[in-house]
Amino acid sequence: MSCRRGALIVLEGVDRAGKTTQCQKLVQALQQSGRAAEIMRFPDRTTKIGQLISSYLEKKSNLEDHTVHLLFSANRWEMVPLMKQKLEQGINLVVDRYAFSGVAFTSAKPGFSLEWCKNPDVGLPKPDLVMFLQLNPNMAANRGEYGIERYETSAFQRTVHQRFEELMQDFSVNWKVIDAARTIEEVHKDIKLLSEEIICLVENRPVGKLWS
Ligand code: ADP
Ligand code: 2DT
Repeated sequence: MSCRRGALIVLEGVDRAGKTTQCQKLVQALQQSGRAAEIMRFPDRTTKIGQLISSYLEKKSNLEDHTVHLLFSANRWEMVPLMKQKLEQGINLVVDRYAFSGVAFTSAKPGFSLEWCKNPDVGLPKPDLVMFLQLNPNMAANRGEYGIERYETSAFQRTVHQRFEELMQDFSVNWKVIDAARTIEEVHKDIKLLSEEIICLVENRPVGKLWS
């Protein structure tokens, strides 16, 4: 059995930056080059906790702000055993949003510090690479109207973007900023290259712990 582990690769960015499109293309490209790769996304709306979150996002229910933050975090923690198992099996995980979205969205609400928001996610499997798809709000607006879910307003998204910028000052995380204003193929080329490099680099290293 190979002892090489898979890499944990996260894509973050504001709404419509192209995260989902790029996660799918990356997984396909890695598989085509003979590597094991799977997509994951947070929130994972399929679990019991995920269903509570989904109902909140769809505005079918209201939850107190601290409570929903902890549910988003719990939704990551409940997937940790599976994530670790897959990484140990050599499967590369490509993840659409992670704890960074958790912190950026809650801390965009009044009265929430970055520090408080980070705490429940301290110790999660640390991504080997976090690619932030950078897109200015005007370009994002050209990619279609906001949906009707909670948080989908331009004012809130601007604050979220500021919080991401603050999170990116933390050099303990391997951030790479990707110019997402280019064509899907151009963006993909950069993402694929960075991912292939990190997969080779970390294959014999243990998975780290986030923010600890
Ligand atoms: P996100 O997951 O970040 O919200 P999506 O991948 O769902 O973004 O993309 C949002 C919309 O923008 C989709 O209609 C998608 O086809 C389109 N899109 C994604 N990437 C690009 C790009 N580089 N250029 C133009 N349109 C794009
Ligand atoms: P999508 O399913 O369309 O990505 O929207 N969010 C996400 C949080 O507030 N906290 C989190 O921890 C995560 C992962 C971002 C999901 C929405 O939920 C927000 C947009």
